[in-house]
Amino acid sequence: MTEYETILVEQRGRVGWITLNRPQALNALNSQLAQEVTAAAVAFDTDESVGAIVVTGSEKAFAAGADIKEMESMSAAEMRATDHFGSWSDFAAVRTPVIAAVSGFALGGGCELAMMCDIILAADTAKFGQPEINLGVIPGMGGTQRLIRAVGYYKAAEIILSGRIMGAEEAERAGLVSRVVPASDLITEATTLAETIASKSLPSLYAAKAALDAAMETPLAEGLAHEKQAFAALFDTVDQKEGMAAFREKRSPNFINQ
Ligand code: CO8
Repeated sequence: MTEYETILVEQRGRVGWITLNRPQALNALNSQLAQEVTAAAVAFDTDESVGAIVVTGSEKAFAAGADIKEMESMSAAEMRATDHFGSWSDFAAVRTPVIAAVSGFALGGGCELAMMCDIILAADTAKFGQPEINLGVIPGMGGTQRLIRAVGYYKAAEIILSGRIMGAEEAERAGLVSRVVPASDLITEATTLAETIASKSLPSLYAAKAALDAAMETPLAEGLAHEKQAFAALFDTVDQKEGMAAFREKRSPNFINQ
């Protein structure tokens, strides 16, 4: 496997794990880490032996934001020219379902990274926020767009305009987090969820994720048309025949990911 310096990468069964590992900076996302996370996610995405990816951090921090020290001296022209953090769009585009397992701080770019994932599982210690306004900037990795879609305009506006940080329970009530679990159970719960997802047929997982993405990006009629096509296309897969035969025969399906 490729050598990485800012992350730990491991495959356990059909689940690919990416652990952010810059403890000295609370996993702040610098450009090296952005490239490494994206490269690792894309490598898992092109490997048929991986059916789900988990991104996690440490107990204290999922990620405390983009690396402020790396950005501080940049000019607007430099920021535009280097497309600083541009590689995150490749991360957001992976076809494989991605779970963010969040403990501690998920602030700024950290919250935005979690929102690029499909499911956010939170430890009861998790803290979510977009504090960029305190630094004289605004969210730059999708926060203004994805937080609104997750929690609605008014809640997102309060969080982004004031920089207030939400606890895990509030984030769950708001719809940002799918489930809050005790911090000591976070990795076990993420493992169980990821293994459950990874046991399904890959073509249907890819189709489901693409349809969910379409719902975020298109008007209802277009999204429904996308779903109808994708649903029909799955009837040409071996796994659809197997899944339905297994139901009829009252047994578990043996998917071959075709
Ligand atoms: N960047 C760089 N270093 C950081 C960051 C960060 N975001 N967060 C923490 N660190 C470093 C600290 O500087 C410190 O290092 P050192 O020991 O060398 O001084 C170390 O991590 C530990 O941090 P603290 O001592 O501050 O730990 P505390 O427990 O006291 O506080 C906090 C934890 C509250 C999380 C605090 O560290 C903090 O407020 N961090 C910054 C949070 C923040 O503002 N995040 C938003 C950053 S901006 C952003 O994410 C924009 C995203 C879009 C970019 C897109 C570009 C195109």
